[in-house]
Amino acid sequence: MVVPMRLIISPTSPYSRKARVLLREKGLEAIVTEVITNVYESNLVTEYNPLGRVPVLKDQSLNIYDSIIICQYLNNYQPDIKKSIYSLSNSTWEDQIRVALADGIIDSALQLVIESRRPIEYQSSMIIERHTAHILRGLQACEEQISEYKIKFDIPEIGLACALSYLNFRLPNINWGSKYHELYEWFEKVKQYKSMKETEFTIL
Ligand SMILES: N[C@@H](CCC(=O)N[C@@H](CS)C(=O)NCC(=O)O)C(=O)O
Repeated sequence: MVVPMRLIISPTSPYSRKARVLLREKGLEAIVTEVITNVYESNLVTEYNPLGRVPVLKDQSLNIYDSIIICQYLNNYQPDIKKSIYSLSNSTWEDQIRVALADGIIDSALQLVIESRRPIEYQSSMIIERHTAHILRGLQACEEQISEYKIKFDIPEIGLACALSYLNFRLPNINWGSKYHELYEWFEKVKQYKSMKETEFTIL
């Protein structure tokens, strides 16, 4: 029997978006209901994730976090959770490194967003410079292996697509598209996918 799952998300969270895009790519929309929450105003997330972060996937007795684990779980979804296998070994090391690369870009982007929300006199130029440099080096690494991203649209590629769209959404001044032309061309294509269009970042 198929038991519905709940995916607790924020519509502006790039980590949530990874899971949202993946579940659409896997055709799991009928089984997974998205529940929008505000992590700063609601206790819903802490009920399921002690770390208080979205996304969280609730499937029967399992509360699953973080986004990398949720994506792996959805990728290998079986209606009977006892048959659901732990599956990191199904992907290549290169793929797993690309997953970490995209997440690292998102991590640094989020740090810049958080820093930008502090009063200007408290903002640290050291933090801003370091994370900007991390993002640019990360994007350069993606650009150099762009041929790998063109093969499929799975967890590593979804991670990159969410990272790039988050940069456009929150940090347009980075203007990455003018520096990384291959990435820009790739993103122009994948951003048209239904799964990406349906999950555009939205400020409620
Ligand atoms: N590594 C985690 C990061 C999740 C994360 O940081 N989510 C942010 C939203 S983008 C969050 O919930 N922040 C709330 C907080 O840190 O209090 C993942 O991949 O799921």
